[in-house]
Amino acid sequence: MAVQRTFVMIKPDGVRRGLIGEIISRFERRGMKIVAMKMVKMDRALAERLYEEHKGKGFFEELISYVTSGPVVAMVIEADEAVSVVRKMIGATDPKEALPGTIRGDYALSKAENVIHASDSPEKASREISIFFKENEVITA
Ligand code: 3AN
Repeated sequence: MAVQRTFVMIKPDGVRRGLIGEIISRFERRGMKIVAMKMVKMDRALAERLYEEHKGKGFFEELISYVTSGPVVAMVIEADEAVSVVRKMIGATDPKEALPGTIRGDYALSKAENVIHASDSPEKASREISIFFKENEVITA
């Protein structure tokens, strides 16, 4: 048993399509705790910080303009093994490979606009949480 925190972000297409409630419900029904949440319209600098590792890749510009195209819902989810369990719940990066029952497998088809982001390691989770939330914005008790 290791309680972890992970960073989850409903991307602009998820927000535009009215999927916020549906997505949050899945984490709640799974028994996970939402310990921070906010709606943000990212600017370019923030988006570049979040996706630093993809700088220089062919899809980088497309990725930055997409994630800054509308508001996102950023949250911190706390649960036993949250990082790997949430990654399983969101499904493969390419939604065409994502299994039915996963968020991408149920709501997305495009690799560029794939509805949701979640940290892929505990280290990334800490980094991504600190990009969006101050320490006192995350519930601790
Ligand atoms: P994940 O979001 O599953 O962690 P990453 O970190 O490899 O996947 O990619 C980050 C984001 O970059 C993806 N969610 C997707 O929006 C975009 N992306 C990744 N690969 C491609 C690609 N080949 N073409 C277009 N967009 C991509």
